[in-house]
Amino acid sequence: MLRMMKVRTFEEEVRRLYYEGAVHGTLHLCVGQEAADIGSTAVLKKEDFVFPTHRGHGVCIGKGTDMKKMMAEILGRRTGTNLGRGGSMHICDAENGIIGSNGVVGANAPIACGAALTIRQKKQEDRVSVCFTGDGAANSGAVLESMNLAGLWKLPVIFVLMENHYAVSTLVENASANPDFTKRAETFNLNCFETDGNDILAVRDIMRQARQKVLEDRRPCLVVEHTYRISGHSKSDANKYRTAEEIRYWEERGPIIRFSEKLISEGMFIRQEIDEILAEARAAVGEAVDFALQSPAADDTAAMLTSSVYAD
Ligand SMILES: Cc1ncc(C[n+]2csc(CCOP(=O)(O)OP(=O)(O)O)c2C)c(N)n1
Ligand SMILES: [Mg+2]
Repeated sequence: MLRMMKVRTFEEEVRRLYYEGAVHGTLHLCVGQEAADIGSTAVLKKEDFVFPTHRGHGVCIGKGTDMKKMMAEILGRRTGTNLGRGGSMHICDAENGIIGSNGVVGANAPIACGAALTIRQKKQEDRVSVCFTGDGAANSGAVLESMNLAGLWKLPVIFVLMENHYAVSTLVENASANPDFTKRAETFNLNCFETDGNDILAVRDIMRQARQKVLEDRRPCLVVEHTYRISGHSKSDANKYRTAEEIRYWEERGPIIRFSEKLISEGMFIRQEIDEILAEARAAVGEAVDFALQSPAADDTAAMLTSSVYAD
């Protein structure tokens, strides 16, 4: 619960800072998808590779990236995960297995396969590579080719496909010939799991099974998680492709509300304890914002711009 609340609060603060003009570049929030992000990462080992998408803040927080460094990165500060040079869509944290978030839709899939190939060649028996992808990205050549390659070469990859109803403004049914993404598993020889992505415990359990299956079977998995993006697609979104009622419907069924109600109705927590968890999340995010705002801006001298650049 704490981690889901940290993600939600982090996103709310990033959005506020964006509208204050403190954030360079663009922004994709994952409000409503916290269970999918946190449940998917909760069972991963620190050394498992993870490849988030353009909407990757929640996955990075779930995998253990320091929110202070993330906030600094988003605000273009020298203390950020990428020294303030990557921004929201490119958060890297190799220590926690995040080789790179990726703003190019679908482009993380071949890289996730490459990491999985490394795992296999080094005979690392207890490590997987996790590629996050979306309903829109799932129709890109890069993702389809990667699923095929992973299935053919039996790579230790988990493709986590977050079906959040839309790719920008396009409804999944208007973009996919068959919106049942589980059908792809058989084609590409992937084991397959499917879950309600707004149920944190269900997501966590499915991911635990998927990870185990990859390690036991030595072949890839597809995990389809059904969720809903409550926030707009990007920094600005007039939401003309959906109604206010639809958004409200999903707000009421959002993962944080659902899990809070469950914990209270089952007598495990009282409302005040839930509020205390939220206060703890807010305090941690507040510290991240203070840290970022007090940090110096990214170094944009010529020497710095050409450092850390790898070309072969
Ligand atoms: C190769 C490429 N094409 C287009 C874009 C612009 N773009 C950014 S996000 C997005 C939609 C992705 O949809 P989906 O995979 O469902 O992920 P979601 O945004 O719903 O999380 C598009 C088309 C891009 N970043 N990269
Ligand atoms: Mg989508």
